[in-house]
Amino acid sequence: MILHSYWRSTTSYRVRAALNLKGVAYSQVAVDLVAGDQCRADYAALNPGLGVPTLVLDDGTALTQSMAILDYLDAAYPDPPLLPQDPINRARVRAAAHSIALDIHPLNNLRVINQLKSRFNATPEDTTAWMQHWITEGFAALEAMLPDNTTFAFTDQPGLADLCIVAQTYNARRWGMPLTSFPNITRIEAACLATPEIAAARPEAQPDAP
Ligand SMILES: N[C@@H](CCC(=O)N[C@@H](CS)C(=O)NCC(=O)O)C(=O)O
Repeated sequence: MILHSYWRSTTSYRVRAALNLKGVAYSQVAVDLVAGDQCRADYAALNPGLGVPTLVLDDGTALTQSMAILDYLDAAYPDPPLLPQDPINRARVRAAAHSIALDIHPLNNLRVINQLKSRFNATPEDTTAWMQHWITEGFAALEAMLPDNTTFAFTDQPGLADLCIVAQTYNARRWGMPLTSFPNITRIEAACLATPEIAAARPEAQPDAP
């Protein structure tokens, strides 16, 4: 398998961590988002959404959308599972994961920041305030959704919500956010980073990291 990804991308981070947890072998092709590689014709043919990641299977099938890729990996490589069996618990884990993937990430994507700068003349201070605002709102909701008596988000094993959380806390720290008011989120982040398969997916550990 080939994962087209970018070292600092949180959506790529989620998928790298799942591949590592499930012990799936893959190589990486770097898509340099700052250089605009995601808009090149050859990459657009793989991923019309012009974002990372894209997972290309051994038969050439290209999968896009990180949450759909995680669903695929969980179905094709069920051990260890990313979701619990119980329908209500599954819905809770998905709700926590979606609070990041669907509520926070789309507002904070590179293309959004680029529009704020080019169309509305946003300064670096404006873009930092924008990022911090949406992460703070999203984390406040997420924090209240999380139990305080588990090692990871809902159980003592890492799952779908944890992969989204550890990637989003990386991004929050990148934007200079203090996270002390989110004890559940930071507890889960620490548990994830103490898990070797997830630590190996960290941005700094990737071959395209500067
Ligand atoms: N919903 C998509 C979003 C993919 C996406 O946009 N990823 C970001 C990196 S985290 C990206 O490639 N951004 C490029 C851009 O906005 O130009 C997914 O989860 O895969």
